[in-house]
This record gives sequence, structure tokens and C-alpha cells, in this order.
Amino acid sequence: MGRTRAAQDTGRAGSLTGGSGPVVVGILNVTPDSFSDGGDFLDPEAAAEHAVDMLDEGAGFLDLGGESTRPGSDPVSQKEEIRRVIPVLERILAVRPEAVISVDTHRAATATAALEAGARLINDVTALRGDPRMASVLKQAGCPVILMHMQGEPKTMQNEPHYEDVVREVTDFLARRAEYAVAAGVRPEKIIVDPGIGFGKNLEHNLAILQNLDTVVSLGFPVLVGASRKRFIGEITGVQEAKDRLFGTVATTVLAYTRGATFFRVHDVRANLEALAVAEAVLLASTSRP
Ligand code: HH2
Repeated sequence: MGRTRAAQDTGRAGSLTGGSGPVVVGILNVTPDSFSDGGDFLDPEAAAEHAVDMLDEGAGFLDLGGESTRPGSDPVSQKEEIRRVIPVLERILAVRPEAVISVDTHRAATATAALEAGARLINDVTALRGDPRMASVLKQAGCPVILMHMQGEPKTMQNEPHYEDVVREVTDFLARRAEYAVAAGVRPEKIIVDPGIGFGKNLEHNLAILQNLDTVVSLGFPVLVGASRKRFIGEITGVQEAKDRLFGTVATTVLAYTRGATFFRVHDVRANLEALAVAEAVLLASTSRP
């Protein structure tokens, strides 16, 4: 692989976009079947336009995916994943050459093609279990990686997920996957971890993770939370339509921030960013009390 833009990122994954505060990650699914925006951005032009809108709204980076991982979804072929993702990536970078783009894939070939086309990091929902060649691609590129927890696989993961202690098991899993990545040559400062909200988890499991997110944070890696529009928000609020779950999503973002998360993977950039700005202002305010 030639020298990629990813290799030029020498800082910690946590400061990927320059600052030290919370970072909103804009979701861009170029899939026909994603659970909330499936089919909306299949046309590369529409996808690139939406990408630019999210960057203008203040997204720190974008997460571009060509395969839905919603519960019950079927995998796509590697060829199809590359066919969906690369033209959109190229189109975004033609308009916004400085854009930081992550590609949501567990396939080494897709990651390689994406990094060569200018992606800066890889979001692997299998935490490097999906493709034995992924770790060496990351090592060579020297890029940040998101390692996510999932119990089972998308097709069947919501059929009775089971844990004795979900917070401990998720945290231990992430620690082991980070160890694996480091042993394979990924630098520790390039690792972001993610408890995988909704990936083989019922409502009770998701709530336990969000309530105890500080346990995941205590691993010492920056933490990404992806709760945007997910089913458990609908279960709490009764909102059936995924696109209408913004208010509940914002609550998860603010709570996760107060418990130490750094990255927030969301569909609605502006709302989440404004909520974070207010939360940050309150938390960092210097108040003198008598
Ligand atoms: N959630 C989804 C996909 N990728 N990656 C990380 N790191 N964390 C997440 O929580 C996460 C993820 C599922 O959401 P979405 O992309 O909106 O839907 P779909 O998988 O149906 O495309």
C-alpha cells in the first residue's frame, strides 16, 4: 500500500480532529436496507451532498458504511461493498479534501481500498474478528481503528442475547480485542473502543452499559457511543419511526458524555452537537459558590 492520508495522522485517536472535546461523528449509510436511512443516500451525489451538510453542521468526521448491520440484516459481497463505498468517498474528498472519513467495514480488502482512496480510519464492528488480514492492514496504514463489541452476528444477534454481567463482559471483551490489536502491531494510541449499543443487547443490557459507561472509559481508550435512533430508544419512548427518535438520541449523547465518552456516532449532527456544547459549557463552567 502506498503512503495513505491515514499514515499522516500521528496524534492520538482521541484527538483525531484536532480538539480535546467531544466529537460528533456523522453517519452516512450507502445501503438500501439500513434501519433508519436505508435507501436515502444510494445515489453517490445525494450521499456526497448529505456528507457536506453534516460536515458544515460540525461533524468531526463521517462514518461511511456500505453494509447494514441492523438486526436481521444479510451481509453483502466484498465487491458490492467496495462498489457502494469508494465512489462516495472519492466524491466527498473531491469537494472537501480535508474531510476526515471513517469507513465502517470488517473486510480487509474494503479497508485497503478505502485507505488508498483517502479514508483516515476504520470502524470495525467485529473488533478485528471478521477478517484475519484486517490487523495487518491497520498496522501498515498506521491509522486509528474503532473496535466494537457485538454478541453474535447481525442476522441473529437479537435472538435472546444473554450475559451474566453485561458491563463486565463488554469491558473485558474490549480489553482483549485491544490487546490483540496491539500484539498485531496497532499502536495503542490509535485505538477507540465502543460497547456496541444494540449489537446482541436487549433494553436492559443497553441501559446497564449507558449507566456504567465509566467502566468502559476506565480502560483508558477514547470511547465511541452509537445509540442514534436505535430500537431501545423506541422501546422507552414508544416512538416507532426510527427517524423520529432524535429527542431520545440526544438524551443518550448527553448522558454518555457526562460518563466520559468522546465520540458520538449520530444521524442528526446539529442537534447532538448543540446539546453537547451546552453540556460541555455546564460541566466546564468555573462557578464560585459562597
Ligand atoms: N451502529 C451501527 C453501525 N455501525 N459502528 C459502531 N462503531 N458503533 C455503532 O453503534 C454502530 C456502528 C448501526 O447503525 P446504522 O449505521 O444507523 O444502521 P445500519 O447498520 O442498519 O446501517
